[in-house]
Amino acid sequence: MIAEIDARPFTFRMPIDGTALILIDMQRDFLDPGGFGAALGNDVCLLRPAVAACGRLLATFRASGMPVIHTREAHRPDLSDCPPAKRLRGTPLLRIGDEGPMGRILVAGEAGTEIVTECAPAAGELVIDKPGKGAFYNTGLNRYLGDNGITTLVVGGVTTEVCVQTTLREANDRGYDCLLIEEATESYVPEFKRVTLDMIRAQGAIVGWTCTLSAFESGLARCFH
Ligand code: C5J
Repeated sequence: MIAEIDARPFTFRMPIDGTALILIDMQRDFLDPGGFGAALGNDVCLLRPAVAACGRLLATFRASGMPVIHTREAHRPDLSDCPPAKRLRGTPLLRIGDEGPMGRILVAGEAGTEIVTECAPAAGELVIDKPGKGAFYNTGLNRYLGDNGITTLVVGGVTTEVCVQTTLREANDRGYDCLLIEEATESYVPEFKRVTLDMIRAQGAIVGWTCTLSAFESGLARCFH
């Protein structure tokens, strides 16, 4: 079965059996005060609208029995997977590995790397800790997708122009078709979100497609009824 989604720049044909939802880094370090996003000087409230939209996407995928993948940007406690160039860049209030109000910044197992309650993984859903911005770098994601016959990714998460865009580009280069749900992603800089969506779907979907949440839900419903 193929769902036809009213997307930009043109209809996205989504094979029901070969599609997974991937939610990027919906973790407290980016969405709550006191985490990595705030330490970089950002207003974390700007990302909040993505939480409800990602929650709706999760409910839709779970109801359809389609696979769901969650990622977290999280380093090993000894930071052996965090290059100094990443840790030492800029002048944040707290660096990766420093102790903050939600535990050590971007370190696996700390409160800051927990996915927010509204998007919490359900039993059986894959959760990937990734050391980079992209979800394919130094993770088992590509193998998991290949082993499970997944050719198509529906994408949400934060932030649009960093980890979401990097993951879309990595996926595109590996031959996956990607559809980014517009309300399910946000940036600390709204202008960056707008231009990232434009870049993704420019030149005949050079990186992928985007669509609204309601267009996605209607396209899927048409396919099932
Ligand atoms: C950032 C992310 N912005 N998840 N990470 O450092 O987008």
